[in-house]
Amino acid sequence: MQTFKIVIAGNGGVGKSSLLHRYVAGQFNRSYSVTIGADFASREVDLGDETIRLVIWDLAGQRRFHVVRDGFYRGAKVVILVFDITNPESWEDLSLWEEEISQQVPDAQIVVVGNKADLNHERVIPCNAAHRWAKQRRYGYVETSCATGAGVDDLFVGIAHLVTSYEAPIRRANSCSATSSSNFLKRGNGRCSP
Ligand SMILES: Nc1nc2c(ncn2[C@@H]2O[C@H](COP(=O)(O)OP(=O)(O)O)[C@@H](O)[C@H]2O)c(=O)[nH]1
Ligand SMILES: [Mg+2]
Repeated sequence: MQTFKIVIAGNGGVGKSSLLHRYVAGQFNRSYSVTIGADFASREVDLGDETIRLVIWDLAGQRRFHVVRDGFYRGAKVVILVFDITNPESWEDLSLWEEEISQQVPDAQIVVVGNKADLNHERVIPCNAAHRWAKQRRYGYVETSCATGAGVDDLFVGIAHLVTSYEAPIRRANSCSATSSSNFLKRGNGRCSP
């Protein structure tokens, strides 16, 4: 079975561990425990004509830029760059993460994720602004909620299609309109309502 390494990056508290846990175990935990070092888990994805395995790594964001995270990014095909739609700092720091990713794994595709979409009443980053930012860089953009699960499976299925695609990588994001297609990331259709 083909195996692909996926890395989840972003500031502490944005929901990286929750995203991993929600996808792999189908659960959500409201209590906050800081990830020490790095954690990983894997899940098979059935794409119809083939089944692949995603091995998903979750980084301790708090250590950002302070340690050489040797080996963490190595071999990653996709980096999921997460921010919290209610947290402006996590949004502002995306460019720093982008810099680190482009140094460590320049060939990886980046998918930007606006998490905590269930907290829409506390939103400070408009979906369109996030989408525009991603589009300019040819990254996919989706919004997720680890609390409700909205958008989470679609994100990883989209990534599975992205890594198995024989087409040239397209990292273009188009609009904020929702799409039900499983390869929405490949086509570059971002999503604003999970
Ligand atoms: N309301 C809401 N809370 C979330 C969501 N995702 C994560 N959280 C909470 O945010 C906090 C930080 O999550 P965590 O996964 O540990 O973040 P990490 O530091 O990026 O790994 C925890 O209290 C989570 O329960 C979400 O989608 N919605
Ligand atoms: Mg964590």
